[in-house]
Amino acid sequence: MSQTRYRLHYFPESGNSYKLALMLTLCGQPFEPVWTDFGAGVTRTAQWRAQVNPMGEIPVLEEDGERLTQTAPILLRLAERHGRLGGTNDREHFELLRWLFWDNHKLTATMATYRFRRAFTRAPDERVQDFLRARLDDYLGILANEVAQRPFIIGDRPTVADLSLCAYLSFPPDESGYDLAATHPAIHAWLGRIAALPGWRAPYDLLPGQRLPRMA
Ligand SMILES: N[C@@H](CCC(=O)N[C@@H](CS)C(=O)NCC(=O)O)C(=O)O
Repeated sequence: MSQTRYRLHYFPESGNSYKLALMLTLCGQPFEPVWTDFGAGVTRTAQWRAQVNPMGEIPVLEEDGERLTQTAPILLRLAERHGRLGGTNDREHFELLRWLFWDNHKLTATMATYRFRRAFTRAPDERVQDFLRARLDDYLGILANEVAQRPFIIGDRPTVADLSLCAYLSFPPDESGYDLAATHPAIHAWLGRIAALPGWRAPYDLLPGQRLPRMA
């Protein structure tokens, strides 16, 4: 079977892009990085939406020219195709979906917004930030409680659910303002177990190119 040709439309600060870049890397699959000028609003243009993603979101993964969006189903598809980091029975498949939904709806959605506003926008409204941070404190407490009980989120083995959940927590702490080593040692230890996986690389190593200007 010939090697699948992957192209990843991304920007470096995108934790959602990191989910796919890390998965491809851990699966030993090279990909062509397609840097996208998110800061200039490219993903909001009618042209980009018509040509790349009608949902207006990064990342987009091209698989032999077929454009795929939404990291959760893409991660599950990659796990299936490459036989890595997936579920092995009905219970595990259910657990993967459960955590992927929770991550997309709660942890990633809130952390991405909070961090982006904090680090990459000028003078974010403090009341909005306080609201988001209170939500995040709750979600991080929930995650910490789970990963304190077992090595990875659904059991003894790492899965795509770990990759999804860890993405936004893997960027430098000064961007989010969360020093997890101090505040959530169980999450810090779990991130360490993920970082110890053979082939693991940090977000900005996998997602090169021009960065957004820091505002804080
Ligand atoms: N659920 C989506 C989330 C994708 C997403 O929110 N991407 C961000 C960048 S990391 C984005 O493009 N946001 C644009 C917007 O919300 O307008 C996924 O998993 O792919």
